[in-house]
Amino acid sequence: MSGSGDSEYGAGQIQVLEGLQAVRKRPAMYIGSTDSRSLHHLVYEVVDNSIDEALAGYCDHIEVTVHDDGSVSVSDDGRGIPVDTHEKYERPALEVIMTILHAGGKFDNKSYQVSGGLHGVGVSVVNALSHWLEVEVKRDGAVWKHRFDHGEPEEGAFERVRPMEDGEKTGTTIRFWPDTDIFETTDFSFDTLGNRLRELAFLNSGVTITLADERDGTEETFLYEGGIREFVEYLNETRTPLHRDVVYFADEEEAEDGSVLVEVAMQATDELQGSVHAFANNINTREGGTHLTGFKTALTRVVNDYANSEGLIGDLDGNLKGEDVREGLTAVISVKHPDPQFEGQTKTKLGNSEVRGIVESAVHEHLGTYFEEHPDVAETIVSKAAEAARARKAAKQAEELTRRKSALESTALPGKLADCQSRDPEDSELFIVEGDSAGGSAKQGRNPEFQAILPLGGKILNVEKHRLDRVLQNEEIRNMITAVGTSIGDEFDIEEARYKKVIMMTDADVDGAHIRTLLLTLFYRHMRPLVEAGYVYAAQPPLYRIRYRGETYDAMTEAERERIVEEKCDGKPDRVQRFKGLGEMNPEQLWETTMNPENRVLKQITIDDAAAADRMFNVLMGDSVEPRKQFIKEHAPEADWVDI
Ligand code: 0RA
Repeated sequence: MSGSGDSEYGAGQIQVLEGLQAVRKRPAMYIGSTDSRSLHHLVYEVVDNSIDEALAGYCDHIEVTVHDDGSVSVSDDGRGIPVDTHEKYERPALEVIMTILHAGGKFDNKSYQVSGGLHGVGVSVVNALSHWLEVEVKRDGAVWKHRFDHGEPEEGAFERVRPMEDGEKTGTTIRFWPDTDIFETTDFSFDTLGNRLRELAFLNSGVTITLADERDGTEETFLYEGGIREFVEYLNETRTPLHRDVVYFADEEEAEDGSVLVEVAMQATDELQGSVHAFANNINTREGGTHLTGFKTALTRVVNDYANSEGLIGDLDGNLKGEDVREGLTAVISVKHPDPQFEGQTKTKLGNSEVRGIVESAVHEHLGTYFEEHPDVAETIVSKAAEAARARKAAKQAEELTRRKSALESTALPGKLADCQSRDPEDSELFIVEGDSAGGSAKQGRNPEFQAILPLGGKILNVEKHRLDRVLQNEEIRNMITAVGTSIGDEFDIEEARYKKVIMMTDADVDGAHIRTLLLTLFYRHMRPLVEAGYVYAAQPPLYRIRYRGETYDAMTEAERERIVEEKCDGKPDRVQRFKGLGEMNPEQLWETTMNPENRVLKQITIDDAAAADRMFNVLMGDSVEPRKQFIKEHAPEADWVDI
């Protein structure tokens, strides 16, 4: 290789070092942060390159392995990263791709690149953020190797190992050990990786993706010949579909930069909540965008056209709204675009304006035809939407009733609320407390200057299906809405929030889990901006109090108790007290462990993963009793599950 023995740095080499140093100095600029999420994004970044090979038609197997030593390897049977000498840099192309920011794409005019808002930064960033990275390439008749140290090529490490054997397949294996000095954690989660790889396998039908964990021998293979059709079936596993077959169609449309691929899969269920997931170039566009808008517009029109032409909604004077049509609908929209533009706060909103019309006309044409050919499915979808429209009208009336009532009692905060003295939402906190007795302790234990208490008596509502009108008939719920001050639904106004911390304080048992679920469901569905603003929290009361030689330790979990007993008490604590519920703590203890800002642990509730949240609510609120029982059994003991 020309130049590979150079000991002096050329201009190209200096550019490499500067680029890598910039990444190592400010990793967050390139990957968002250095937390567990970003750690996992390193893997996705590498996998995306293999998926690009698959989309280009050269690869159908991808293997991801978490190794014993904490490194991860990603192996594919694509064409292999080019190894010939790069003219400009006079280095092997492989080395250039691994060390120059954003070099990957410049080598190949790929039809679709998975260059998303979240990642798409290039494998060189993964390299820069790894203690070491090794690449093995099989192409041009030989097996090649290269190795990097903190992003920099190791001297003399690029080598041609051996010729390829007869029948041996081309491909690339990249193995890296993330830099433990950069990442807050370098512990890979099988489930986190598995969820994303499963999603990728749904979105790219026919690609086999294996995930193996050498740490405990677990292995899972994802292969979905049915693509997003199977994705919809998976999402509906805990729901009751209203028709057997998933509606599916695909279309390819020419745009300025090349061809845009559109795929839609959908199936109606008897749920109240719709579940529409939109992807662009395999990225979950949680903030929506032009593809979602195009889908919604065309769907509403096609359903209305069919309903009207068949005379199915005569009683409803007027049309079905989009929200009616989407009630209980599970849908996956996937577009692949040669030059996707990602916008929005989290860069998960598709911006390309032409996509709207492309998706709209594809859905109009294909769904229209599908309805003509499957009148039974069309009628099922229309009657579900009509039922939703009727319920929406009833709910509107109930909401108005609640509003009028609260207007009448405008000065009247709920009698059960022990409000705080502060009128500044910034430092005011509302504790929503499970049970009247714990509520009493909380009232005595609190700091009344800034802490308000609202007890929720006993069972408020069963965790099961309730439309908004039913939920609002519940007095405890109405009290809570009045206390928070923002109202709900269309009337919601974050400026009216009376507290910037709304803290759910419930027992760490199954009943507590039920109540948290109900509250979270209410927040999620009807007061979502409150969650998005970060105003909602879960208190974390300790499970155990341990005393040893005059010291007191609180443990939040079983594991923590064991650790404290071992590490702090020499294995012989003087006393271990188990708090079965909040009601067992006296006001002093409740203040000290759970309410005092100095000591307490609050968990901020985020809507991080809409799909996961949706699944959780569906399991908890759905028809299938077994998955629900199982879920509560698994998740009730730890307060962690509220982190949707
Ligand atoms: C640049 C150009 C070509 C392929 C790749 C990169 C490539 C990168 C990765 C990363 C992981 N697996 C990969 N597989 C391929 C095209 C090479 C050609 O034209 O033959």
